[in-house]
Formats: sequence, structure tokens, C-alpha cells
Amino acid sequence: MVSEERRKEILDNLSEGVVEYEEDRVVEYATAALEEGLDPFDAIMNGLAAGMEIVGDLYDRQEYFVPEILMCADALYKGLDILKPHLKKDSNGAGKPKGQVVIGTVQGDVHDIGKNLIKMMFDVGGFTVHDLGRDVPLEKFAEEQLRTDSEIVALSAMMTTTMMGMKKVIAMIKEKNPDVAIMLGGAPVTKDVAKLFGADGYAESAGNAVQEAIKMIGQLRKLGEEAAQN
Ligand code: B12
Repeated sequence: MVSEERRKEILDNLSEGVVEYEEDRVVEYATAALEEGLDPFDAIMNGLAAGMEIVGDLYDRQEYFVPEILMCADALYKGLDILKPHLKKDSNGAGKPKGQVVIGTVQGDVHDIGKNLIKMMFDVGGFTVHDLGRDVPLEKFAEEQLRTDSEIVALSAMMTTTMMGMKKVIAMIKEKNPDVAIMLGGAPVTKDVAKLFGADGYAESAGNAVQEAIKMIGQLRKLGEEAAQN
């Protein structure tokens, strides 16, 4: 078991490694995290992702620009490559998947770091994930949901402009299949926006996305059962 002091040291180095785009440092501390028994989830969320949040602030303050951001993202992914395979998979029963999710960043939007973290959470949460990537044509979400018969569609948008596309996707999907649970996320999206657009769920961060998704499916099933009884 790693001491609290050492845990902090590893997390700080992972975070700073991302901020300073020092890939070697990230690799060193991600490896140390595994070797010393630090929970890989802790290392990802409170190390790598925490560093990316600082990068976001630096960008907002115009201290970092696009080239730096991309190098920081590379460092983050180097760490993820090491830590992700060691995340504990949570599946119910005999490895039966919990459900299926279609995920992607909406048309016009190339931001996919947050989306990839959410994808990872669904994956370790025991879901089968169909990742459409980024800048996904809006109609593709409805097509993929029908093709895979997924219970959940998770949409990400990082810009106020592209966020508007989410409303169209929700309308398209609900028209074809009202029982699908649609979940929104991304920096400009709030709980109110999600409600206004007609989504079934929203999560602010990767930490609570899967729990929210499970709650959302439960609510939809209950509504379905009530409708069947009436
Ligand atoms: C990294 C970044 C980029 C990178 C993207 C690299 C990549 N592969 O993703 C690059 C450099 C390419 C880029 C480009 C641009 N960017 Co940019 N970018 C950012 C930045 C700095 C950080 C975003 C990030 O990765 N954060 C870290 C991750 C971990 O957090 P996150 O994405 O928020 O995700 C978390 C939650 O939101 C949530 N979540 C996310 N998705 C989902 C989905 C679901 C279903 C759920 C439940 C939850 C969820 O969970 C995640 C994990 O906890 C932000 C600034 C900021 N402060 O956010 C600007 C920002 C998003 N970019 C912005 C802009 C304007 C642009 C450009 C137009 C810039 C330009 N002039 O060229 C282009 C857009 C290109 C395009 N068409 O998309 C603006 C958007 C403004 C707005 N409100 O509309 C921001 C806010 C910066 C700013 N303040 O101006 N960008």
C-alpha cells in the first residue's frame, strides 16, 4: 500500500508531467503508480486528468496555445496507455455486459479528450462501447444506435456552437426510438441545457458519468413498465 505522501508525489508528478508536456516523466510516474500499488483510477483522474484541467485554465488565460495543448494531450495519452489496461473491470454476473453505449463528439467539434475519458469509464463499468470518434455527423448517432440496438447514446460537445447539434441528435433518435437514454456532457453543457434539449441525463465529469447512466436506464425502464401497465 502506498503512503499518502508518496501518493501525492506520484499524482503531482503525473499532473505536472501533463502540464509541462514531459512524456518521459508521465511514463515514469504511471509505471511507478502501478508498481507501488496506487489505484490506476486515482492516478488517471487525480493525476493525468487533473493536469489537463490546469492546461485548460492556461489556455483560457492565453498562456498556452494550440501546439502546447496538443503536446499536453500526447503526454496524457502516454500515461493512459500504461494505466488503462490495469483498471478494474466491473461486470455483473459471468462477465455479462451491463449494456451498450454509442458515444461521440458532435459534428464540427474535434475536442475528444473528455469524451475518451467518459468512454473509458463506460468500458471499465462493464458496458460495450461503440465509439464514433469526434466531429461525428449528427445523423450518424441515430444510425449507429439503430444498428447496435444500444440502450444509451452519450454525446460530447465542448463549444457553445456545436452544443446546439445535440438538440437535433436527440430529436432524431427519440423520433425513431423513444426508449433510448440520451446523456450529454462537455464544458458548455449544464443540467438545465440537458433538460431543455430533452436529454435523459447529464454528468459533469467522468467520475459520476456511469452512475448517472445506470440511474437513467433504471428510470426509463420504470417508465416503460408503467406505460405497459396502463
Ligand atoms: C484541448 C483543447 C483543444 C484541443 C483539442 C484536442 C483534443 N483532441 O481534444 C485543440 C487544440 C485541437 C482545440 C481546438 C479548438 N478549440 Co479548444 N480547447 C481545449 C481546452 C484547452 C481543454 C479541453 C479539454 O480537453 N479539457 C480536459 C478534459 C478532461 O475535460 P473536458 O473536455 O471538459 O471533459 C470532461 C467533462 O466536460 C465531461 N464530459 C465531456 N464530454 C462528455 C460527454 C458525456 C456524455 C458526459 C457524461 C460527460 C462529458 O467529462 C470529462 C472528464 O471529466 C478547452 C479549454 C477548457 N478550459 O476546457 C478549449 C476550448 C474547449 N476550445 C475552444 C475553442 C474555441 C477551440 C477552437 C475553435 C480554437 C481555434 N480558434 O482554433 C478549436 C476548435 C476546433 C473544432 N472545430 O473543434 C473554446 C470553446 C469556447 C466555446 N465555449 O465555444 C474553449 C472552451 C477555450 C476557450 N475558453 O476559448 N482545443
